[in-house]
Amino acid sequence: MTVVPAQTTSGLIAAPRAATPGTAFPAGFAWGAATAAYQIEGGVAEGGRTPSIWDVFSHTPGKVVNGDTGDIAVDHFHRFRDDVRMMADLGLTSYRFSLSWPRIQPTGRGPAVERGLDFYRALTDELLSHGITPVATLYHWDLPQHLEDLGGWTVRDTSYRFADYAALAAEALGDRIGTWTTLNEPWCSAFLGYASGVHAPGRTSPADALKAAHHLNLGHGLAVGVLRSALPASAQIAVSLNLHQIRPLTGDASDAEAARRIDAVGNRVFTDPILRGSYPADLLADTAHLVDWDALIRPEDLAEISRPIDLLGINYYTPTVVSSSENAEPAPRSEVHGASEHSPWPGADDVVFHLAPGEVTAMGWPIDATGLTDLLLDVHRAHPGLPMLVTENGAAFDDAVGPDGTVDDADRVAYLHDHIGAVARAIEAGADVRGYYLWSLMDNFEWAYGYEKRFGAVHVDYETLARTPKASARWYSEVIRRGGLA
Ligand code: IFM
Repeated sequence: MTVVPAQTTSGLIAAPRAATPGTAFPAGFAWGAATAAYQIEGGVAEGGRTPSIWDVFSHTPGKVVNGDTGDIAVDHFHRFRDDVRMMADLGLTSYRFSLSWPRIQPTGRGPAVERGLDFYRALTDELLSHGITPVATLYHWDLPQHLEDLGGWTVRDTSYRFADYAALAAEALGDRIGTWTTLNEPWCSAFLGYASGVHAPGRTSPADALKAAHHLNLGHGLAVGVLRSALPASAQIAVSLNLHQIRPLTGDASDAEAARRIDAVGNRVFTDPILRGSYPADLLADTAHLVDWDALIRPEDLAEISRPIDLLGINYYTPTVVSSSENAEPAPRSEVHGASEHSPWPGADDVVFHLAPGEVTAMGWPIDATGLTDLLLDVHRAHPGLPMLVTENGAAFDDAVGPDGTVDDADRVAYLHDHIGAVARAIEAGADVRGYYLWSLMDNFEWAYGYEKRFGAVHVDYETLARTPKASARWYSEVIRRGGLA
């Protein structure tokens, strides 16, 4: 059997081919790492960029640990050539990054700013010249503040503004980027941003969160439509969802009911309209007292939202264990969804969250790789034939720089080993998984946790901004070189 090098070609994620010998992973499997614009770029006032909701939120006292902001982040805006060289040295075959909406279209309407587009042209040219397939996410949470001032995702117009921005990006970059994802983790945008308020814009209204969820869905669908028109027919279009792998605490019917409600407002609020063309009846019933869905959803919306996609991006970190309010002691809320008195679960805010047993990461998130296999197989069974990418997976640990300057992050190596193994098991059981993107390429601004939590395979010294690959980066390079686990 001929083994095709583990390298994507033509800027696209490859369809499955024969497995690389000794591994479950198909040749052409995308081995990547992921980042997001606000978390790494810095350069927030350069080239005409204006503030996003995260600039405003992070500059609001008390919102982010230590008052950290993304003003400089890890200065990728100026260091991207070195960063791409580092990716090439690591052997990455693909890189997932996000485009900054306020860098491309500062007020969220009107023409694109060429200086913003030039940055992404240069970045993607650099990637392509090193044989690294770019995967661009249009929206990783940095809504132009100007649009938030007009109502943000709670108003329908923002969906149309998003589609216009998608068209500008696709027209300018479609010759270089073959694989696009519309939204990253719309659950976080809607429910952490508008219900619990631990993310920008920091609002705490359950009704606003549900409206935001619908307008994010609509924005996704409208963007798929314009991307299809603007991009070559070969383009691959996806959305990245942080689907919750939900486990009831006990076999009680009341815990099964808790799991159903969290599945409705945590998963099916996105997967059903996007992949089935309807909202789940149980979600609409659970939240009918909060929002007038009939007024919110216009007759044409579901056809837009359910435009076919080519790949589903799945982000997984930890399982979600739930019970009814009658069962057992809850985990402290801060360890599950950040410190807020406001629930991010409209219509299910009496459900109790628990920590799965075992070791936890520096985020306090239990480590359980079986959740990733289960999640991929659940999606495979629910939506047969839908190709998937693991668009994020990784862990924060309190990495220490040794006296010799190296970072021996054995706990991250173990985490990645188990989770890449979990992907292999899903593939062996029939799931069509075409790529794995480690979160994150390098340490960066971890939203409300600022720079305190390190997810990177590459260490960043925040004084000097020097990058040093950790042991996990070197280990991942070997995985890529072999095309799978040993
Ligand atoms: O850093 C985030 C990323 O931006 C979205 N997914 C989860 C990561 C870790 O919290």
